[in-house]
Amino acid sequence: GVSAPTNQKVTFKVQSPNVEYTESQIRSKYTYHTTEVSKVNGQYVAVPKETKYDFTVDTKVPKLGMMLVGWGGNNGSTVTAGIIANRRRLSWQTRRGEQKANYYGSLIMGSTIKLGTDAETRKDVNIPFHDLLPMVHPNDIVIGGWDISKLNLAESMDRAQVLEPGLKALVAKEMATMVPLPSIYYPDFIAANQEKRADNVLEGTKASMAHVEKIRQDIRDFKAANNLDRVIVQWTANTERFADLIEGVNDTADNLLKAIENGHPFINGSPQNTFVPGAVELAERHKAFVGGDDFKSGQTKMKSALVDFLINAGIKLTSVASYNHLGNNDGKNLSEQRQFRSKEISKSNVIDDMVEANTVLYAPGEKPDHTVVIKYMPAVGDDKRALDEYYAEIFLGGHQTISLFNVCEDSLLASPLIIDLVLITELFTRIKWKAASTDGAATKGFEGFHSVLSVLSYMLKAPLTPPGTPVVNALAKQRSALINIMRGCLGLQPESDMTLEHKLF
Ligand code: NAI
Ligand code: DG6
Repeated sequence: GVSAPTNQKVTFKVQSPNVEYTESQIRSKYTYHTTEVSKVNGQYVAVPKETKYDFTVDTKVPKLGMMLVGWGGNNGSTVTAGIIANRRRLSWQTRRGEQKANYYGSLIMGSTIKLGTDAETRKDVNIPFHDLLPMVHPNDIVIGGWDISKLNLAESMDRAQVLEPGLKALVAKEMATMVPLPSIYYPDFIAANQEKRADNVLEGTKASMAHVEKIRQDIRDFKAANNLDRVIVQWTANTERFADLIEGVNDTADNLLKAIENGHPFINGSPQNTFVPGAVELAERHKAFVGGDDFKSGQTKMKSALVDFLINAGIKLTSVASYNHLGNNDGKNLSEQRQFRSKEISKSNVIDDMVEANTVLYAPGEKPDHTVVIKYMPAVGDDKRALDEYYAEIFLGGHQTISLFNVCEDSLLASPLIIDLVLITELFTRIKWKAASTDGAATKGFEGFHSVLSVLSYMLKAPLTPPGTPVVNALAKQRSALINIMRGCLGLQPESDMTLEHKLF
């Protein structure tokens, strides 16, 4: 029967024989259409396929905690102040007049999705993304975390030099009560220029099970103290150097645990390749979710939209030169080669899938030249400058050059992504699926999504996908995947943009 869930605001309801609302769940039946392609006698044969899925979404939204590694950094202090400002509906004076708290830059809180077409006017009906399925509101997130620096969050916010004085004055008292937990500090992983900051650290500079246990206990304590149903941990600490992938050390879950027990130094907690095969296996074993690496906030987000546009327009991109200079602590840390190298990698791989897909423009293995430069320039603080030149070949040997100059407060772009990552991850812990038919082989019961939660890709420069599955960097595709999976959970077809209703009458 169709009855609205009791514990969640419902702004719309799906009326369909394939969708049922119970006291605690939305249950849907969804037919997923794909096209299977084989090569027969040198020719592709495309066969339409369908798989029937059952989805359930638990509608009870949990009390959620977010623990940030690097809580006292620019992102950590900015996202904390931002959530407090929204929770308390604050407004403050700036030189441009009154500014109200908002969640601009958050996909979930700031954007809308097309639900369908109005029955009478035939116009699009758009709803806030946040209303598509029951989701935690960021104002309700309880925040905690660790930092190797012992400054409280009010002091960290001052150090970051990101927010307006009017806002800082309003949130400082509350933030002064927030003090990061001491953290693990293995100096070899971050730049030597960070050493002075490290005055809030656990004893020991080598991996140990005692460190693992302490962090686990911190999470348990935070959960209990705040009466939370669930905690999500997110790394927003300094960029670390890449971890070496070493057979017998971090290649499997058991080896990784053994390596920690033996005090092996090759374990990385970085936003780059933290998710070594052993860590992914461990997540799968515990049915925990892990996301990819490095917030995709400005230059790279633009790149993953612009390159998709150029190549899909049939324009042959031949080079991308990306320069950055910035003056915040992130920039200082990245001024060391090994930390820069991690960032260079996550910023450089973002166009590969778009290039490989276009076999008309590019021969196998052919790629545009692509360079990434980052310079530390203290004077510009958090107002990062990103300069990009896109050079492309057009009709009959002509050329097109696009030059971009992007100036922004880096942490004000990154902070909403921290919120989106948490909201989406939490939602996906409440979604279960069952394949009613996969060409004969149905799954026995309901399962969760794969531990490597690739729907987080939109927010990440280096998305992680389940082993052996393709990585998608194109921004529009990443957004569609997320929206359409959520629509599937409501028994709704993907928004195809065909709009035949406006074309065939
Ligand atoms: P930040 O340098 O201001 O903050 C990092 C914080 O992590 C510092 O407070 C530092 O003391 C702490 N830290 C370092 N090692 C730690 C450890 N082992 N345990 C706990 N805390 C530790 O940097 P910011 O700007 O907040 O950026 C954070 C991360 O996000 C960096 O890796 C950066 O590259 C990445 N990022 C930042 C963006 C931005 O716009 N700010 C955008 C995209 C990515
Ligand atoms: C310089 O590029 C510093 C980096 O930390 C970036 O600011 C950050 O990763 C954001 O990068 P992007 O490419 O998403 O703007």
